[in-house]
Amino acid sequence: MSKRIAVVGATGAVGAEMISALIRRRFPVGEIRLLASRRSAGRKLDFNETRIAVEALREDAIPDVDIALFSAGGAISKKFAPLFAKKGCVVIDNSSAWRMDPDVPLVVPEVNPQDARKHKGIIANPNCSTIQMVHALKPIYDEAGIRRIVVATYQSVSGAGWSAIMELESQTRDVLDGMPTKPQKFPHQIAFNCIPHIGPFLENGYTEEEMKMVDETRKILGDDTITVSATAVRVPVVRGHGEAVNVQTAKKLTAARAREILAATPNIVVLDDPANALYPLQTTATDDDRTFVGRIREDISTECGLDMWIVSDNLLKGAATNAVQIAELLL
Ligand code: 25A
Ligand code: L14
Repeated sequence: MSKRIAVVGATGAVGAEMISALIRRRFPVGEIRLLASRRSAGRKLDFNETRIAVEALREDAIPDVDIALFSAGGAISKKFAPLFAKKGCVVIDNSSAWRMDPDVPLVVPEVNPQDARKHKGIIANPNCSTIQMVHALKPIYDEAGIRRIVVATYQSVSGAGWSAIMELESQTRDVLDGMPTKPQKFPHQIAFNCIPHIGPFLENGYTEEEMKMVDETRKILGDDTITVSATAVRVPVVRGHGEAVNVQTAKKLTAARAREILAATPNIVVLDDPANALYPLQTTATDDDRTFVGRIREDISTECGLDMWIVSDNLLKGAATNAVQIAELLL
């Protein structure tokens, strides 16, 4: 029952992890096509023991595949996902282009796998910060209901692609060498700094990245009564997003019970032993497919509140792993 697979954006930071995740998770790949922009055409990438040449993505040469994993930015997805879908392929798209389309399921396999079945050719992979948050909050939602979420993110630079990783590395060197920095990918110096600005600002004072967490959380949990307020911050870390999350539940939930239900959730790891300085770090989550939760405590300022710290690898559970898990649902 092997599938013909395409990875669109194969040379990107997420695309590379999509290829690795297919191999690591032993996805039954019959044939694989790797596509990117014309700049990368001809470059060879490894898939298991085979060297595969990257092909330029072209409207007049859409490959015949069963499943296409897209991570080449929103504009490419908007244009090409329907062309792939029209040929009978299922597109799993990592960009923001289709996420809020009512005809497109937005899926985190541990949270709403049933939605994947309703697809009409395109399934959207949520935003990285949203994925790890709803992954951890789903058992709490099921047990006690959720009224309101207040979250601050500590997001690594890799979400913005290879060039952003290079920018953090080269700026760090420049600062240590006493040289001036020239921000390109980010609005300010990211080395030795935190920037409360990810994506464009909107009319309401929030950024696009922050509003994705509001809208996508409601769509994935299927509950428009949940209110969310987010502050998204870029930190000088290469991989892994941290999130300080305050959640107001409908029913009182103790920290002990929250730890218990989180520990029983697939692909969640509870690391919560403050006496031994045990809590998740970005370095804990790097290269791991799972979502880590710690610092779980009852909010002293309100009756039904919990605070926690959630960390996951944004390129894996936040992007490539979640996309391959969706493909697994289609098998
Ligand atoms: O619009 P959005 O949704 O906001 O997304 C914007 C960008 O964010 C990233 C991703 O960047 C995306 O393009 N992104 C999106 N969602 C993400 C998520 N959830 C996310 N990141 C993390 N989490 P990216 O740089 O990772 O990937 C870009 C890929 O898209 C390909 N592409 C661009 N234009 C295209 C196109 N493909 C087809 N047609 C087009 N017109 C792009 O291919 C890349 O694969 P490329 O050919 O431009 O190659 C990328 C260049 O990258 C450099 N490079 C590759 N490997 C390395 C490297 N540099 C250093 N070290 C490496 N190991 C090469 O220079 C190559 O030219
Ligand atoms: O919407 O710049 O999936 O870190 C996630 C990473 C948008 C960009 C998304 C970043 C992207 C974001």
